[in-house]
Amino acid sequence: MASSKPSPARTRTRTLFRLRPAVPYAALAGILAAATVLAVAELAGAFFTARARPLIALGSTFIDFTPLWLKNFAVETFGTNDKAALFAGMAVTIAVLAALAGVLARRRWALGVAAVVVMGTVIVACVLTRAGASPVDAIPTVLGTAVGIAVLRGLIRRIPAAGAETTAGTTADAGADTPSVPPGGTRTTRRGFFAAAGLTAVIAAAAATGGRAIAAARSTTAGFRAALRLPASADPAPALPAGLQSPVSGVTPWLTPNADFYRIDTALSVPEVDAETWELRIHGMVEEEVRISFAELLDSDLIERHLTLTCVSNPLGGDLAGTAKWLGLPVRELLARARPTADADMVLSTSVDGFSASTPLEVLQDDRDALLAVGMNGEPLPPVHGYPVRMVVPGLYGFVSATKWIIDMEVTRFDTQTAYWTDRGWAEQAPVKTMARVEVPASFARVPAGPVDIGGTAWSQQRGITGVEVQIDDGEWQPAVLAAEASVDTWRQFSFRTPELSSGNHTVRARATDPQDGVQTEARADTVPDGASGWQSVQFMVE
Ligand SMILES: Nc1nc2c(c(=O)[nH]1)N[C@H]1C(S)=C(S)[C@@H](COP(=O)(O)O)O[C@H]1N2
Ligand SMILES: [Mo]
Repeated sequence: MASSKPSPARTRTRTLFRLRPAVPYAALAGILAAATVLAVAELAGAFFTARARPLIALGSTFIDFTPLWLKNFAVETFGTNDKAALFAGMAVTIAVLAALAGVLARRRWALGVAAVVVMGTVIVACVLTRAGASPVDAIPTVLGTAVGIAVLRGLIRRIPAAGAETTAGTTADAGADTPSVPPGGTRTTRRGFFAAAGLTAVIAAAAATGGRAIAAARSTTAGFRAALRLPASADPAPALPAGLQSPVSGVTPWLTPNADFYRIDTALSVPEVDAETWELRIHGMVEEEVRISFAELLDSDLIERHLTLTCVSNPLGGDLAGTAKWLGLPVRELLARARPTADADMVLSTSVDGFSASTPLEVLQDDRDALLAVGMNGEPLPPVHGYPVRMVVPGLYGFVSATKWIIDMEVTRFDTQTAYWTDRGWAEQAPVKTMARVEVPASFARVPAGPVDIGGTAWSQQRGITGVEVQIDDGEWQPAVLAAEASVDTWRQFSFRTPELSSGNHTVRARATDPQDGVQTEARADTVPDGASGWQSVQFMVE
């Protein structure tokens, strides 16, 4: 009879109605299961090394496979917040995939298990391919995956039966939407589900937070660093002349405090290096392999120099540059002990986390004071800046020279070995380009009527800055007043007072001169592959 048979349209509506409410529950179950995998692995990982921790391993692997344009975009858009942006992106991606896995699991349990296992396997693969990983580093993730599957099962079973909330007594009428995991003895109500979900969330959050706290507490390197007293240098940095700071207020401090020094690296968790067991090996194309411990390094004739370090990813006007007083052993002294063979032309320096840089051998042997640094502005290197030992090389961008957490130097050739960023499209040879940066007024600043004070910083490591010119709108280029110079390896500040400017919008450009190549090139270049160039221009408004 027609009256006893629901119309197709009604069936469809009922099915949808029953299907829909379960989907968000299943998605939430999936997300909580993924959170559990990560949290449990994070907690267990606290008893292993940082690379055993899933988020770190996932993120590091992601960074290593980041295409050039994306890494560029990230550094240029988020600057030194690029890591926070990476974690946010990862969190969203994982949540979406986990929600899908939850929905899958509810429809067909085996598929859900498979999805969680795939996630666990991907993480294990990331963990095991990190530099220095060993098979035991997989244990936290395997544990996390097991607990994650149990949580997924528990939550899916608690999803209120389809339609139960609206049409009482229809649970017997299962049809196509039967959950793949039978409800078991559990009474499935909304409250029951949310109680279980809430409990899972709280426990996962506690596990993750606890894991981080335990990892921090287990760290012994922090205590050693805090107690460390660096030796005084027999060859201290030349006294700084007066007048290094541009008189224009708002220009960056000439000496960058450690806490404000830009940080750029591929390390998601700061590598923990034990200075007491640290050893640097110099090998490869050498007459004699050399090894040096931290104690021996501190016992050597350390020298102290002010140097400006610059990142190749610094865009025009960017702030990925800083000046510090570095204490360290000239790399040439170690190389002299190792005696490179005549056909070697490069040193591949490698950090404990697998990053590497290729530096021309001659640059490390000449008198420019390339350092194996242990001190920065009178303190042991801060952990983020490479504690216990890093390289700093005057005149070269950081990615080809400034290896932090260094443990290995291989004397080799450019035509046989490549480094981390050169494998990813960046240049092999990367001397710092001459650059002037306008800092005051800031972009789009409103300044009071009257003459306007322009101030900034210019650098041309190894060549020095002999002039900076400024141009207001399309006027003549005029020389700025240079602040004092400490050395050719440090940046130099400038100032310029404009004549009275009409109210409205104006543009200021700046360009620096170095004694070797003259005026810095006007040709704009992107940061890839060997550093940005061009004249920076800044717009501001006179009231
Ligand atoms: N181990 C390691 N060292 C590294 C890097 C890195 O990613 N890992 N980045 C290099 C780059 S690109 C720069 S610009 C400098 C930055 O040093 P800082 O973070 O102390 O300013 O470190 C260099 N040394
Ligand atoms: Mo860099």
